[in-house]
Amino acid sequence: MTAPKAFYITTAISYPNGPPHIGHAYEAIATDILARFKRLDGVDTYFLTGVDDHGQKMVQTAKERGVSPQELADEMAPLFKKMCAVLNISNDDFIRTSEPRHILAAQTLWEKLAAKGDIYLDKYAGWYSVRDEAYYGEDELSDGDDGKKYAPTGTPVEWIEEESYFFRLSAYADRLLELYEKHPDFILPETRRNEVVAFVKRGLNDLSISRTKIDWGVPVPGDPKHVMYVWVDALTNYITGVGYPNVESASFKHYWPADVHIIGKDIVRFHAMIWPALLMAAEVDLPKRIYGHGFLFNRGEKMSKSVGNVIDPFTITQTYGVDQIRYFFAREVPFGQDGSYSHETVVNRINADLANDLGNLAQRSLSMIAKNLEGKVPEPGALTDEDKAILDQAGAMLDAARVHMDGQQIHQALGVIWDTVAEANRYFAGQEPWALKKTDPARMGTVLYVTAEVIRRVAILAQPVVPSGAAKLLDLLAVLPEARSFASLEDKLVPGTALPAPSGVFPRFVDEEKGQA
Ligand code: ME8
Repeated sequence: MTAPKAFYITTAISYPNGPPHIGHAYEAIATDILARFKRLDGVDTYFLTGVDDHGQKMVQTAKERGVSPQELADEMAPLFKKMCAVLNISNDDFIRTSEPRHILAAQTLWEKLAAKGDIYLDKYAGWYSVRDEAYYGEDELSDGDDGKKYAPTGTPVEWIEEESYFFRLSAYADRLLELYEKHPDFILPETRRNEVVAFVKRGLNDLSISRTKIDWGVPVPGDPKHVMYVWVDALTNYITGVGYPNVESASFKHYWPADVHIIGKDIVRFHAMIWPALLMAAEVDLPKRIYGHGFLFNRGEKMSKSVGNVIDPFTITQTYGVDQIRYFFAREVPFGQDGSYSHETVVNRINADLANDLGNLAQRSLSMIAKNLEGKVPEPGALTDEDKAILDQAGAMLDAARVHMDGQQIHQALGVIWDTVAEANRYFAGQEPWALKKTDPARMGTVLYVTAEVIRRVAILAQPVVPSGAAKLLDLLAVLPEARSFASLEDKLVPGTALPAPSGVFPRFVDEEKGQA
């Protein structure tokens, strides 16, 4: 089997109509772990994230705040970039849909669809609030005492009809069903796939793709009183990011089609139906996978600004630490399912898995090397069955983690690594190297060697999830920067190598109020 030439992964582009929330952070972290894993596995990886500057939500919030949509986007987009920096996200690019490169891409795509005969002019009708410059669904409205209908924002709505361009989505239903049939893992997890298949089987309506009542968006080529409406604009970001419309560019040829679009479950349908249909119409290759992750809740409750239970990614990383939050989300929430966030569960993960199991094992074994073996990697003697068993387990981690990561089962890949950590703790406790110090110092050296070697392999594989802590562990083991990729799992610690003085890597979280964890 030859290695894939490249790996292209994206997040959704977030609406910058407010600061980033924990859902945005969650998606960025998960995608980053997948991207870092591929890079460390020697695959040329490209990771795109960004913001969706256009759309009705932006117009509405800007109006409420008395600024223009562009001003709102310009104020918030840097916070999304900052979130990426703070969370140690390794994105290669950050796209904004109001950038000229994207406007060109979206307009070119539109022209391709129009040339194909897949765009036509008709009328769109709906409940519209002039004050909000927004349409609302019937189910969002309430009846006023005055007989009028009102939007959730309290503004009156009226039934209006406007001219709109439509995309012939209905014509693609059969080809979409064929796609889902031929590529059963195009949409994952499977529950999401089943929902989409059932939806498309019921038949598709054509899609309204322009507005004249809103003037914030990409102008429709040849008819600038229309702007593109939502999905044609937003979805196109994924090809803009690798150079579309220049399909001959090195980056487009190298990275497109995307290997996986990581998105939340609420927008799976758009990605799994509209996006491939648009690409089929434009004769562009289809992405290989759409993965819909679950939603995060605060103690099981939906987060909302009005309830006041929205969790700020900047605050929680300050409170608990960046690696800690990354680890918590990746390990605690089975990827694809909904997850819940609470102080207790975060602290438990930090203290049990990071501080105790991994941090303590490293601290105890490396301190013994520092104290008893002049801080040098010991020379191992003959290996016992126990030594071989734990080394074998550590040696088998990569293959298992790869399978899980290729299916975006991040929590399972981490499960494989932390199972080894748990086993290494049992090994260390069972071998009692502290007792061997007097009775059999050579055997103590072997046990410490084996433990340190297992920690080396764990740290290399833990880099995608806890990049800072793993780097620190590898520093403590004097592993050179060029010997930290997955290919270097084949190496071994070299006896006699001088190690730096050990220091703690994953501190325990101590509750200030209680004075204890
Ligand atoms: O939907 N938990 O933007 P967005 C987990 N601009 N994920 C969540 C979440 C939560 N509580 N809330 C939102 C948009 N998300 C469009 C996307 S893509 C071409 C256009 C996820 O800011 C959500 O599912 O509302 C989506 O994947 C991402 O955050 C951005 O959401």
